[in-house]
Amino acid sequence: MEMCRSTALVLLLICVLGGPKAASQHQCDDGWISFQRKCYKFSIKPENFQKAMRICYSFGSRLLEVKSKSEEQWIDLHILLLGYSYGVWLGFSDIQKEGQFVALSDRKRPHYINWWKGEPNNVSGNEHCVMYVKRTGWNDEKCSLKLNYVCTK
Ligand SMILES: [Ca+2]
Ligand SMILES: [Ca+2]
Repeated sequence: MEMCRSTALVLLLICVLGGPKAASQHQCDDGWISFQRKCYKFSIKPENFQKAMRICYSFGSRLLEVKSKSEEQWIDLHILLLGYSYGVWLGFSDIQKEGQFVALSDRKRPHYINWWKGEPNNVSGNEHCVMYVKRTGWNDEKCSLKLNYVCTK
């Protein structure tokens, strides 16, 4: 009898301790992929910067703002797997002040940057949106260009 009671207690503890722990593990909605405590959704179609930004907002998310080399390498792998032709939009822009790139989320300069050689070069005075070029690094581009993009939340 005593044996049964203590076994039941152990089972109860496993349920109580195991339950919340399992529930608190990071999970993403269907169609989103988990990496380092964030969820990512990769676009099917390329869009211009503004539309990509709006689509991400409509999902309750935002355009990817890469924050580390490891995150960028993980993104790069997906770009290759998905066969994106050029790269993806990043949520940084210098539209408000030429040459001062800030994040869309907090309007602060990003801590992590990875400009490709010779970038940003503001070609024709008309490159105010940032993209990650696959296998290389960041480039300022025309915001009207249609590119693949990644939403995060
Ligand atoms: Ca610019
Ligand atoms: Ca450029």
